[in-house]
Order: sequence, then structure tokens, then C-alpha cells
Amino acid sequence: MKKQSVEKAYALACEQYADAGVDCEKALRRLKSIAVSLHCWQGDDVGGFERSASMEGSGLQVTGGYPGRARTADELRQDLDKALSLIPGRHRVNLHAIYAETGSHRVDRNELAPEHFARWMAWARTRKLGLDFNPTFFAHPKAAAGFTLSSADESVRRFWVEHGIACRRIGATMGQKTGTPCVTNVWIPDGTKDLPADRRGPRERLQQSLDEIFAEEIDVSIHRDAIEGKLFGIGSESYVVGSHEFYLGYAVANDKLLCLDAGHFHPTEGIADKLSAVFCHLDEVLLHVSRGVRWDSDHVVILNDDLRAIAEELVRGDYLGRVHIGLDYFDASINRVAAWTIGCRALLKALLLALLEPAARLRAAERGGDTTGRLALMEEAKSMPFGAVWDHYCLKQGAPVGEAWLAEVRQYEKTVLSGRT
Ligand code: RNT
Ligand code: ZN
Repeated sequence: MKKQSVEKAYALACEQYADAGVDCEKALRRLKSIAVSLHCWQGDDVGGFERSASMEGSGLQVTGGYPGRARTADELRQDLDKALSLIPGRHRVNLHAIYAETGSHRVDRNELAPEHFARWMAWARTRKLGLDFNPTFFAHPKAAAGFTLSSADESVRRFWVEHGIACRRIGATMGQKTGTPCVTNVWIPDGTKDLPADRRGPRERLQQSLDEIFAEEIDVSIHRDAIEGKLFGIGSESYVVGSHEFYLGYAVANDKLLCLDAGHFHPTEGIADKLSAVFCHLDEVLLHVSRGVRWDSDHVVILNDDLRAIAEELVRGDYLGRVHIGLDYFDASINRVAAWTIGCRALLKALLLALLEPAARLRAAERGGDTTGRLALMEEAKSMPFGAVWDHYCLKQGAPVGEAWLAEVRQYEKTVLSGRT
């Protein structure tokens, strides 16, 4: 689209929004201040760079064989650079422990140290990107039995506690080096395929393990801890040790961030409604924005009602300053750079839509008991010229407008990705 057309459409849109009591410039200033944490694992199908890592026993499933997967950290950073150039705004990158760069020697998970992420930190610094982090409690022989932090085998449990401790130190260093607090998120695959005889033991051991991992005080100005629950996974259909109730209680009792993953609840249960409930008891929340489809919790995020409801709650409740927003999905059946771009642009669009909501009018209707007007206004807001505001934002941020980013991805596929086998 031509630059003049974008600006003309934007000017008209601003008038229309102003009539509804909405200030477009203000909405865009707010949008610009939101950094989304882009999950590195979409770029290589959650592979990582440990030669032995496989997803076996992780409860996660990556399907598809689209060519061009990043095979090295350099390739992954190159792909992330490409994706970030197609997304308006300044964002963050979310790493997992399996993305360590340990050179020619193998370093086991419990021995990982900040130096193994030196290149990631240098890369992030030159781009002014924040970093977030995750211990990897899966894809490892010591996770093969289905239990990590909740294992009854003390040597196994100890190993994973050490991994958790090591990862917090890495996260703290990331926060220090990048000048923005790193959120380190704990998710474990522990659970059972069929009915367990003992639900209590593993949960009590998990509680003990978390206490041990979090024992070291780390300054919140450089680092935050988050814990992520789940309803079920592949191979943990009957029992998941780290359930929502378990972590909600732990987070409240220990002042940790609760991570709500949009794909980790019953298929008819959304996380939007949970936000105002958990924010009554927690200062901050981490979101894993994802899209569940039937058994899978990790489809590429799109601008659907669930996503819009999450963004609306964050804006309506004035929670943007208390939430850390990350993406979490993996699709190996489409171009991976496109997968990042589609998901992150969709999330930003959802946030913009929410910021453009005629909030004052909706609240006035609600307070006045005018539920008819509230519903009518919500529906009318859907056909306001939001696309013109979005296009203008992309243009201003130096990101491609409309579908123009797709041509860039196709070009990148031709010149870079197709050379990878
Ligand atoms: C798994 C969790 C977890 C992972 C990543 C790779 O169900 O959602 O967040 O997706 O850590
Ligand atoms: Zn998640």
C-alpha cells in the first residue's frame, strides 16, 4: 500500500475514533511501550543445540517437516533478526536452557552457567532486546521416566533442582547484562499417562524442589521467577503434578509470578477471565500466549476471540504494567519466520484493538445499567477502522505494512532458508 494512502486512511480513522472518545495517538504510544517476548523455540521446533536432545517424554509434540529449520544458534539468531524486523515495536527474546552454546564440549544441564549464553547476551545487547529464560526439564535421559522435580529418585530430583538453581543464575545475569529484568519460567512435564496411585507424593516433592530452587535471593530489579501449570500433556493425560491449583497456591504463598498459558486449560476454558482473579492476589503475571486446537496447546497464535479477550482484560483492568507477555507455540509445518511474524503481529493487533476500545462509553453504559447499549457498542466497535491505525503504526515503526512482510519472508526463504538441509 502507498504511504500516502496509509496516512490518509489513518487521518480519517483518527476522526472516527475521536468521535467515539478514543485517542489513537495515545493508544499507539501505549502499544509501542509493550515488549512481547518472542519464543526462540519456534525457530527450530524446540530442538536446541545439545546433540542428544530429543522431545521424547516431554509431553509436547511438534508436527511438520517444513524445510529451513535453524540448525545452529547463529542461524536461529539470524532468523529471529528477520522476524523482529517484520514486527513493529521493540521486543524481547525468550530462551530455553537447551539453547546454550557450549562449544565442542558437552555441559550437562546442572552445570550450565551464564558463560554458555554469552553470545546470546551480546547479541541481545547490541539490539537492545530484553531476554527471558527457561530451564529445560525435558528432552533429557533423566526426564525419560516422566518425573523431574517431583521424582521419587533422589538423585534425579537433585539433578533437576541443580538445573533450576543454575538457570536462575543465568537468568539473573541476562537481566543484569541487558538492563531489564529477565523472567525465568519453570515448566516441568511431570505426570502420568494413566491413573496414579499416589497424587500426593510427587506434589509434595515438587513443592520441596521449588523451595530449594528459589532459596537464593535474587534482586527483582534483574530477575523474576515464574511457574507454569498445565491441565494435561501427551503421556500425562491422567495426572499432571504441576497443575494450575498447585502453582496458583505456590505463587501466592511465595510471591512468584504465575504463568498462565492459554493452551493449558480445558478446551472451553479461557485465561482471559482468570486475569482479574489472580491479579487480586499476585503482583505480576506471565502470559504464554498460545492457541489450543483439540489435543494440541501450541498452534500459531491468530487474531481470534480468545486472543482478543486476553488483550481486552489486560487493557480494561489496567494490568499492562503488571504483565509479562510471551508467545508459546511451535509449528513445523509452515515457514518458521512467518509463524513468529503471524503470531506476534496478531498479538499486537489484539492489544491495539483493546487500546482502541471506546472504554469510557462502555463503562458509562455498564454503570448506568444500560446493558443493551453496552452490547451494541461492543459490536459496533468491531467494525471501526482499526486496520488503518495498525497500518499507520507499522509504517511509523519501519515494519512492513499489510501483507508486505510475506514477500520479505519468501525472499528470505529463497536466499537463506532454502540453503539449509
Ligand atoms: C509446555 C509449556 C512450556 C513449553 C516451553 C517450550 O506445555 O507450555 O511453556 O511450551 O517451555
Ligand atoms: Zn507455555
